[in-house]
Amino acid sequence: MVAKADINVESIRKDFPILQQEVNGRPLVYFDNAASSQKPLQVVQAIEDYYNNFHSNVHRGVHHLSQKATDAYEAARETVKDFINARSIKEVNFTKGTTEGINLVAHSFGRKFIQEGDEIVISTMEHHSNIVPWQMICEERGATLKVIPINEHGELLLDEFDQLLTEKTKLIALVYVSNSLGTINPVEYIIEKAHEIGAKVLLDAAQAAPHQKIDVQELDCDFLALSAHKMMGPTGMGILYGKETLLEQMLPYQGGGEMIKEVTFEKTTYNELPFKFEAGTPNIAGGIALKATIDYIHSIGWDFIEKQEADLLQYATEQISQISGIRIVGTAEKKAGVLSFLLGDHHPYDVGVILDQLGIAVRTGHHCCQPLMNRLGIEGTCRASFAFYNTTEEVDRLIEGIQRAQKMLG
Ligand code: 7TS
Repeated sequence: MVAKADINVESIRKDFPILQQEVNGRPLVYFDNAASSQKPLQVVQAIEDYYNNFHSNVHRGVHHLSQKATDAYEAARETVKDFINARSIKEVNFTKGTTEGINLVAHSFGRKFIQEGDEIVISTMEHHSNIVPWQMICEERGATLKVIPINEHGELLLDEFDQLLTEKTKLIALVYVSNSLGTINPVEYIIEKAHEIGAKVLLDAAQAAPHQKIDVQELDCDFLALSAHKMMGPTGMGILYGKETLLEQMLPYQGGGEMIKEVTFEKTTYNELPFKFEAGTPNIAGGIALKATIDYIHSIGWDFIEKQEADLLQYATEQISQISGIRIVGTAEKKAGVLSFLLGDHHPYDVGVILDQLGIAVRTGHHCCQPLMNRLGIEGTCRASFAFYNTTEEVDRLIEGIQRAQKMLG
């Protein structure tokens, strides 16, 4: 492993063989990191090592392989606990991703704590996975969904947020970093205000976790959901953090093996946290790979990650602003490495296809934020999203690509 002082993009890119390929005859430029980021060798090797050498089901076996798999899987939970600074492993629930974490809270918290007439608050810039589960539970419980509005830059209107809070507000579910706009929301303010009136806060940290250190105790959020695959880790693996006192009171999300203490046909008692929320055989390889992911992030260091991504965003924003007819969508003061844009009146899809022909991967469309696009009066955007393995030379390729698209589309 490279010593921290020697960390640079060239050395990091050697850990990502997938980046060293050509697409349509050009070196790949991968700017679709907000959808899913690439995996370093260390993570892939952890999966291979597990399946080749000690695969077995966890928590159930007395035999050697099962114990080894269980130890590795539970070591991952310890690593995650430290990574987000949870108080105990009881607060670390493994899920298949952010979507499942939010659904778990909607279902289990919602059924326990949301009554008819209660209110749940979300924001205009939520991903569908932080809208639909709340609509479903509101419908079921007879509760109301309220939405924090935004300004033209893609920032929350905090005065209006203050007005939305009432004694009926039970939960605020908010995206920490917007996947479409890049906005970093003032979650500390939201959490403080929510707690003043006794409401709980869930943070959707899908886009925050890859880019910055998360400290759940410092944030004092009540729940936080994230996906491993957006932070260089495996797909099908995520974390739901919840405060122990709340998780203890909540009902299980799914029933089955693993989540029980004792079952009779008359009555079932539930397992302790965190197993209460983990029915069935889990994603063992995913857990083990997540530990390797976090170890990898620490080997690079947050200082490098944050600086590299901030530099890329700044450079890309400066360069793209010089192209005539470009509209940047999402110009918040505090932004993460997401650059959404429109090129004149051209459909984002057409621009995306031309960029792909030039070997540049961006995402086009509504990015699972249709209500946000409606608010902005657009159908969608082209979105370049950066990771710490990206380079300014790749940004130059994007800029050239957009200029080429402009010529081709007229
Ligand atoms: N929340 C946010 C803010 C997201 O960006 C995404 C995925 C999710 C939740 C859902 O995560 P999952 O891992 O459970 O699917 N966002 C995107 C995106 O921007 N493009 O593709 C997926």
